[in-house]
Amino acid sequence: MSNLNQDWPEPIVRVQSLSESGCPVIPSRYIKPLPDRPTSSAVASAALNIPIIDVHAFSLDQDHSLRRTILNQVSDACRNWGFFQIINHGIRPELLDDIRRAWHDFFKLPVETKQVYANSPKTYEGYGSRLGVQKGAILDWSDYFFLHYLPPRLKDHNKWPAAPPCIRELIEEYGEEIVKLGGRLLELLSVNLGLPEGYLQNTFGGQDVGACLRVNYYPKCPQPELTLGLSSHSDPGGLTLLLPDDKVAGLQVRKDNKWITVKPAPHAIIVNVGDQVQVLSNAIYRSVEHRVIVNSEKERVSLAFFYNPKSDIPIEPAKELITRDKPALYSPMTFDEYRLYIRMRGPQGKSQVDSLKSPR
Ligand SMILES: O=C(O)CCC(=O)C(=O)O
Repeated sequence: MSNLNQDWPEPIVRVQSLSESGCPVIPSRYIKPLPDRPTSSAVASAALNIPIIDVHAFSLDQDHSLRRTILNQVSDACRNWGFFQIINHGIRPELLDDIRRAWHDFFKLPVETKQVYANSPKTYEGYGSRLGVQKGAILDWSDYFFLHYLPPRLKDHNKWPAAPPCIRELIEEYGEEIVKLGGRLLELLSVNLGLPEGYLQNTFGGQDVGACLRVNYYPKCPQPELTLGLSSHSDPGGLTLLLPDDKVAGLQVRKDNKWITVKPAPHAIIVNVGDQVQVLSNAIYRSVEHRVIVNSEKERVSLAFFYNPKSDIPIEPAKELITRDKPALYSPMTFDEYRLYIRMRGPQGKSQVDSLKSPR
């Protein structure tokens, strides 16, 4: 596997600049092959949605029957969907509104101001406009900002935006809340898998987990039927906790070969299982493909927090979940190794995690 000590293979073009140029036609680099276009793939009935789970009785010492209900709902959602949204999760709604607004304001800053944070494929930290380094790849209609929140040695405020005012404080507060929530969700998943409550968190490295934030900015697109804001992919990490745009839909989840457009509940956090949980659970839970569509009317912003294992621990199926009938499906691999592979290739459906299967 080659490394990422290189720069982007082609000059970076900010999608926001293309959008603001007013050109009615998108460059051919953004035109997806026919089967990948939003209008050519099967879309499920608009009434269908991912499960909504009220987790107000989250705390494990609360009422037993309520806790059992939440555990069951999370179990069904993990097994049948790999995606769900949680409400009454304990994060202040004002914090969610404020951080969303701050990031909207960040992306509204002039391109030259954001350019100071231009990223490279080495760490991806900063302001970016492509994922993957394959020369000539067809690109997605989005810009983003990527930063590390944990481990502390990777967290560097100088690499976070300095404007708008308070954005760093908001990221700090939101990060703290999201990390707590991620830990609690791992407890629920562990119990549901029949493992000790702290199992997944310990396997993720205990207090040394990784957490990073990608804020996606999808500018208005004059030909949304030809492109995607983010191509189909599963998330490489452990769990993703997504704060979607409160005004503009766009996230689609693949279910039974159809795309379902997620309708977020007010102030919900969308949770999805990543590839590392698929590996640890020996595919009892599976990460699920998702993608983002764009539109010509409104830009969209989403905040994806990735809760990941410590990056140098080999991750493999839990011994407790390996049986004669179901031997280990994956060989051990550290998240560092896995992420390198992802960072080279960009979004590629489920091909990455499927390619990890141990030869048998
Ligand atoms: O924008 C969204 O709703 C989803 C973003 C996403 O899938 C990602 O950042 O990996």
